[in-house]
Amino acid sequence: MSVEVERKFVCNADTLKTLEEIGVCLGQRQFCDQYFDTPKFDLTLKDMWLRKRKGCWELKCPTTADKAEETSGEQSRAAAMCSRYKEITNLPEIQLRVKEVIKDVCEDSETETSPSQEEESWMSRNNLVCFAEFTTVRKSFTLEEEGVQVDLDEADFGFHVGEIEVLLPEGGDMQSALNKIQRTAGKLGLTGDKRVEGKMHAYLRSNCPEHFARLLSEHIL
Ligand code: TPP
Repeated sequence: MSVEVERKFVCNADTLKTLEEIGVCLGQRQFCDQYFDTPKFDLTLKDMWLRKRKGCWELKCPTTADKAEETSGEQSRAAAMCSRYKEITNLPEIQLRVKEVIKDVCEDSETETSPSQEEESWMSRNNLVCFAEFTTVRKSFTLEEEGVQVDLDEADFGFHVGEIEVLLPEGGDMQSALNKIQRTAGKLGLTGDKRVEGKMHAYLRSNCPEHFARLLSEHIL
């Protein structure tokens, strides 16, 4: 399991030019994300994000942020610009985490044969339905001296966002990851001190007003 530490930013022509000068382009790829939850939003109301990307399941869930890592006002402001989520990609582990939140409605059937049937059955037992589906074109760069990746995303519903990210192994050095992200933001000339909304935030606001309102009222978004 790893922890993704990430700062989103608005990418303008100047940021892109700087990134092309100081970063190394890793190429461009396209992927479709499908996000799943129950009709009562059991997962997302716990800030748990279950998705399928390129045929693989991923679950992002909150980490327990260690406030002791943030020693100065400046550091805590920089940390507040970043999100941190555990990323789980192992399906049995994902199923365990989901089970902690949603009680299986019925027992496993013994007639299942293929892994895809087992996945279908798991989703229907847990009442998991797709609530968001969109395609993203992502151009990635690395700033090698910082060991960070910068992604420029363009989603098919007309939304752009940049992301500076560091993947930490479990128990890795969070403060050093936050520092790398802060130095990268400085190099890119990012000045804003407000959190920038992500693709899902924009998607839900336009496409799922009821879901969006629930998450806002519970301070998840
Ligand atoms: N990012 C911010 C800035 N605030 C949040 N509350 C979230 C993320 C929570 N969240 C909403 S959708 C989602 C998460 C973790 C899953 C998609 O994550 P994201 O990093 O936006 O997408 P990716 O870069 O993996 O495509």
